[in-house]
Amino acid sequence: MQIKEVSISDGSTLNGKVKTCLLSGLFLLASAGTVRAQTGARSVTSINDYWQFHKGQTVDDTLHNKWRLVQVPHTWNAQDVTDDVPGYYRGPGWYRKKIAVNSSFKDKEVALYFEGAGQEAEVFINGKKAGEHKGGYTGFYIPASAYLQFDGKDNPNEILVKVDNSYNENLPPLSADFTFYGGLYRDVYVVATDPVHFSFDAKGSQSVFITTPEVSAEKAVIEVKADLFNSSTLSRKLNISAILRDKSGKQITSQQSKLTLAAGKEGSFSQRMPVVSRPHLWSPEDPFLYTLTITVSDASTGRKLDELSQPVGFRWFRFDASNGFFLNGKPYKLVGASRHQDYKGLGNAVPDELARKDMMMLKKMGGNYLRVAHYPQDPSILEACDELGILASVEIPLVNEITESEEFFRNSLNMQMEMIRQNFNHPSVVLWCHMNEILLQSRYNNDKPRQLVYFKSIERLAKAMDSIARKTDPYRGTMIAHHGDFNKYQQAGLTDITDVVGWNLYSGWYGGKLEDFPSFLERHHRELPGKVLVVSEYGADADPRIRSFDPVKFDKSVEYATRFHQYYIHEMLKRPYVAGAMIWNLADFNSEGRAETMPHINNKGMLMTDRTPKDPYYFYQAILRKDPFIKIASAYWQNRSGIADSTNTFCYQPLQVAANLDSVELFLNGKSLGYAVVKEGLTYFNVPFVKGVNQLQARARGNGQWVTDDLKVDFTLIPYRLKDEGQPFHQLNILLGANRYFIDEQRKQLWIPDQPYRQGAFGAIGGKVFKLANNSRASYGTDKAINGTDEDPIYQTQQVGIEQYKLDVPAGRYELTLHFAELQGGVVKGLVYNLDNSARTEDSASRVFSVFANDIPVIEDLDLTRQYGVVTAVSKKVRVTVTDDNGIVLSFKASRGEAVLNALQVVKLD
Ligand code: GCB
Ligand code: CA
Repeated sequence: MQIKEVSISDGSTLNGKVKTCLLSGLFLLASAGTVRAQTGARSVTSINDYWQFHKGQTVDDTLHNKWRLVQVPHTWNAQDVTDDVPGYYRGPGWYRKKIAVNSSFKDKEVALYFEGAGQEAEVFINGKKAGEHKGGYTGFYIPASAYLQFDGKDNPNEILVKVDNSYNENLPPLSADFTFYGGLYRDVYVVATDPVHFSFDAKGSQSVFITTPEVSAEKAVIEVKADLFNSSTLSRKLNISAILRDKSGKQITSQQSKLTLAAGKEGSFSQRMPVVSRPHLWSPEDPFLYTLTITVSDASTGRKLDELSQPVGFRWFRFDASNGFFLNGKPYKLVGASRHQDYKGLGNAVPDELARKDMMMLKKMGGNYLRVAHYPQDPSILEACDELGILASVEIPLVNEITESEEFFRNSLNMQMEMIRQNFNHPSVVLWCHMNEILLQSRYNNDKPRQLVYFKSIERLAKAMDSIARKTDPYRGTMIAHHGDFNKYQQAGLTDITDVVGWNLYSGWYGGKLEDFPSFLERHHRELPGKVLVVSEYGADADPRIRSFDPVKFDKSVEYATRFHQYYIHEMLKRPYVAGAMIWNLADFNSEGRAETMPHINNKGMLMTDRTPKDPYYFYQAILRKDPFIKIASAYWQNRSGIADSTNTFCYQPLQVAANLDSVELFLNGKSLGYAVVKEGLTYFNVPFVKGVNQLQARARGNGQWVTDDLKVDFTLIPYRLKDEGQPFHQLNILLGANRYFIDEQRKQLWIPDQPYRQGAFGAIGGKVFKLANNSRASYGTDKAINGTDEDPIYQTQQVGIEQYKLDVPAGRYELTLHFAELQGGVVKGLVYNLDNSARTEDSASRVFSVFANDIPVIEDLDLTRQYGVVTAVSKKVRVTVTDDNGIVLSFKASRGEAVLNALQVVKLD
């Protein structure tokens, strides 16, 4: 152990005064979790704490400096990507900290290791530039010895890091459906070694590369290569030993070799280790890992100089264009998801614990695959894949478009090399991927000859990346993920390059219908019969707050998304030539420029941004898990509401149960509602919900045991006739022009869809459901974000040309809130993920109208566009006293255009 040698301490400079916070080396090592690896003569210790941070162009405008204390991981965009102001800060941010380094470090080689900085970084030590890095998603070393002072706490060193997430046309990503956060958003370490050590790789790897050139059930051979550096002034004779141990620490095989390294020189060695017979194989069911420890020692003294341990998993695999994927000779359908690295409230500055939990959630879902998209992620992700038995691919953020410059090409290829070298030893990784939907933002649409040149540049870059991947790692496959424009990618030559062709398919979501999906799969199989096919993305948004019993494309209801996934996965399971199904996405993620029902969030996740599961997650558990499984799918929807049937005692509503068993029995408040047969992972019950508590239990028998799931639903029963005795009327929350329910989390209430007026009850008279012109996606309402509210769905639908709204309520005092937003008009922004990406201005509706409540004018001459602007939330609260039998009649009178109403809330006050 190195305890006595480590004495890095933290301090900080505030307003020019040095405020030092000293931590003993012992404390640093003892604080669990901060020490990454502590083997042999190498010490690796995090320096995540006590950084000062300042956002702005320059570091030295002392007058205005507002440094504040932060902990790494940190991003400066955690907040500004969720507000109503378009865009987020993209510019420089500065981090600084003091570290005291003891004289004992003088004889060591010291480097800083950054797991990632978004997107470019420059590192200064004691005022001198020590290094820089381009690209926000890979790790890098900054050799530090030459810049450090070793006087301990008397003379601490200042580390200053400039991080910058400005747009840089020469650095991918240029555009994409995710947020390009800035900051020191992953762990930072100090690494100290002997002068003879595994190189601080310019590509950020550990400089040890393990392959298994031979592996079968009978025997396996490990080859290990490594790069070493001798920074001392003497030539050194070295012994190198590699020892493979199993989980219990038992030595399985070992190999020794010798190497002489001249002073100041780098050298490599390569060893083939003796055969391991009958290796314990690595697989999703049994992710058995061995550990390979490579030790470098001085040949004359025997002193240990450096040592690294790496996981080894013995497995072999192949992709087959007709029969899919095989691992260790057995067929596997790869089913899993992609993951973005952000988390609710944290931006992308997510601690390792939460990253690991994501992988556990994927495993628990029954997934065996992770597409690390669209960029390399924290090292803890692939470590978790190795340990949990999740196969994986990784890619660099070449998304949507490229810049045809030498620098862009150089940066891309460098990033790819960093990705491969840094992630080389993970047995979970089977594919290196190069690009995502690179023809989506095709440039030069109005200049076809120029466009051809652009496409050629993309092809050239793709080929260069592919050959680098193959050369650097002959034991893995390659993939590019394309969007669903078959001809375009084929003509651009992009379907020819990689082993595996990935398609990101969304028919039945952004456009087209569900049935276009299997036709696309068949087309690939017909026209590219020799090319392995994976569906590298498919998904539909599920806003957890939106529910529908009549789900339609783009209504954002959880029910539509569940249906979408049920359809897609079964089409893929049926076809052995589909090697993989990669759900887009494991969790909802931030994409600052997105609008729709939950602005800035892409809701295609199986989990919410705080990782609460949504219905489709349970559906996949039913499809993928082998153990008996049952779950009431709409577990999140525990406060329901609906209109009673004419007997006034219940309201029938469907309930979805996910299970992998033949049939399910459902109990409501202890009484059986009968059995229902499970089809493709799901079954339905029409449940007669009663007012108040509805205790539900779903149960089934599987493998000779009972499995059950319970859910308590609190139901607000709206009387069939609002004046019915015994069912006193309290409140109504109605969405007009909608066929969906909305869970209003702020006000803890539920909004229900409107109905045409029914005598004795309520409803709109006149007008029609608003539908956005020139929009084939949404069947009703708008998909634009609404300004001034977080409850966009209340305002996104509307009854246009409404004449009256009638409520046959009993006598009493009422508070009515009328909600409006002008949905027609304004600029329609081109969105990067949308195939039609041109911005256009929509014709504004022109309307002026008044509203009368029981003939009393309550809103006069409302002109939404002129008074408030388009897509802006407007709410008007009015009081009405009903003294007779005639209830409430709201009358809408337009003096120009047509009157509208988006939502209505009615509360009885006494
Ligand atoms: C895609 C993109 C992905 C988007 C996704 C979507 O095809 O590859 O980055 O997030 O579609 O949800 O639109
Ligand atoms: Ca980390």
